[in-house]
Formats: sequence, structure tokens, C-alpha cells
Amino acid sequence: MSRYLDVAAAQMGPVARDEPRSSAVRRMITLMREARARGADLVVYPELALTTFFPRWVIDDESELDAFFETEMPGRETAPLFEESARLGISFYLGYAELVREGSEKRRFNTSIFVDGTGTIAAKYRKVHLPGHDEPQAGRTFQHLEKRYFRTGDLGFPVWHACGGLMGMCLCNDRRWPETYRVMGLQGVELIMLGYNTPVHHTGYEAVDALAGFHNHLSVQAGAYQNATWVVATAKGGTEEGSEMIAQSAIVAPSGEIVAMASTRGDEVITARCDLDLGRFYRETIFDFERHREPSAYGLIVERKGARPPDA
Ligand code: CDT
Repeated sequence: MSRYLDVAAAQMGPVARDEPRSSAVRRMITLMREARARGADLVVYPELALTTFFPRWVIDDESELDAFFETEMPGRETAPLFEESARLGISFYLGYAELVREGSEKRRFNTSIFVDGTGTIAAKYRKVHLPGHDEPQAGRTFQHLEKRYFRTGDLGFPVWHACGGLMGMCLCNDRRWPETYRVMGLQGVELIMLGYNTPVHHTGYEAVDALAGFHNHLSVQAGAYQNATWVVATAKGGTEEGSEMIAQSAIVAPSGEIVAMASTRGDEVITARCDLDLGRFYRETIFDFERHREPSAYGLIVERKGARPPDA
């Protein structure tokens, strides 16, 4: 049996610091139209797609920082994306910075939403694995201050029925953690949407940075295979405000194979016809969790944050 879903990854090139939302949204609508023209029913955009990747800078002025965040979704500038999605009947995943005001308190999250083909928000996710630091690091041309600007996501890794399958979401650094896929895999996820911004020089070690592209695909391909799921991974790539970011957007099958991959570092649509039943083969054979996982034999799991193995 086959259950096909035509999907697109809408990779974006750099978004400049002074590029207005309206311009980013226009670019996204162009990509959405191309995705639809190529038969896609779902289009996946990058993480923090509406603005430049601002965690690369120390921003002490609160109103300057707030300007990168959305307080409503859709808002005035993002509404055209929702309208176009409804007009075309195409679903989309969007990553953005979310600001929640509760009384005098502000809570900030690195968020993604899934919007169905009627232009309605059907699911929300808040990034769990926040990389980088909360204080600027000396000697770095670009910081990575996600821990400073965002709270840890508080919505877990939910899966839900949409587009004829069981869908899930995550954001960027989440893709490097097996827990991300496994938590959704244990819920039977069939397709994971993932947006990312990955600076080439993010570790400070030349030899490791040289593997940035390899580690990107390694993480996504392993996660897809070991959890029998499709993954649509979409980058914001190119040189953004002087920071070089990997592109390599890819659509990965439950076999772990890349079935489509971007060939540029700019705005580009890639598509694939995903058979959502393909994961079933893996789930019923080598990754039949019920038959083959042995949680009771895994020994003590230390869940305490900061726990270290005892000294030898
Ligand atoms: N956006 C994001 O999560 N980027 C990280 C790279 C930076 S780690 C300091 C990633 O895992 O791709």
C-alpha cells in the first residue's frame, strides 16, 4: 500500500538585518507558489525564517531585541503568507521568534508552527535544545546566544494527524539529539518538519567546522532511519551579515537516504513524493519497537541535568 504526500523544502538565502518582514514574506510566497506549481501539498520553511539570525549578536536594547519577535501569528506582515496558503490549499511549517507577554513578564521562544491548507494554525512547537551560550564569548566574531534570548520549549515533541499522516516538528539543534526523533518515533511519527540556521564556523575548531555539512546530514539521516520516518530539513543558507551558513536542505526517507537536496545556498525549492507507508516496513521489521526495544535492560538512566559519570 502507498500513501503519497508531495512535500517541498523552501530553502532561503540570507535575510539581511534591515530586510523588512514584508520582503521576507514576499520571498516565501514566491517559494510557496513554486512548491505548489510543482505539486507540493506541504512546504517547509527554515528556522527564524522571517528575520536575520539575530542570536549572532549581543543585543542589550530590549526594544531592538523585541523587534525580531512576533507577538501575534498571523500578524499584519505575516498574514499574506496565511492567505496564500489558503488560496493555494497548501500547508506550511514556519519557524519564527515568539514573544509572549504575561502581565509585565516577557517569555521568548524559538518556535515553529504548522499551518494547514485552510490557513489555520494546527500545531505549535517550541525549540527544546537551545545551543550556544547566555553570555558573549570572548574572541568570537559571531556569538551564538540562543540561551540568552530564548527559554527552553515547554510543549514537548507532540505528533498529530495532518496531510494524511502523523506529523511532528523540531528546530535546528534538536536534529543532533537522538531524543528528538525517538520521542516522536515512539509516538509513531511518519514525517518530521525541521528548519535550521547553521553557521559554518560554530564550534571554534577548524577541523570540526570542516565537517559541518557531514554532521548535518549524518544527524538527519540517522534520525530518520532509526525512527522510520521522513524528515524534511530546510536551511537558511548563504552568507548572512558576514556569517557563512550551511545550506544543504534535504528530504530524507525512512531508509535514511537523501531523496532530494538543494544545490544552491539561496532561495530554492526542492520537492519529493513521500510514501508515508514506507516507514511501516522499518517499523514492522528491524525497528519494531515493541518487539526489539529493551528499555528495562538499558540500566540506570541519569536524567539529572549536569550529571556526570563518577571519576574513574
Ligand atoms: N540554530 C541552531 O540551532 N544552530 C546550531 C549551530 C550552532 S551550535 C552553537 C545547530 O545545531 O545547527
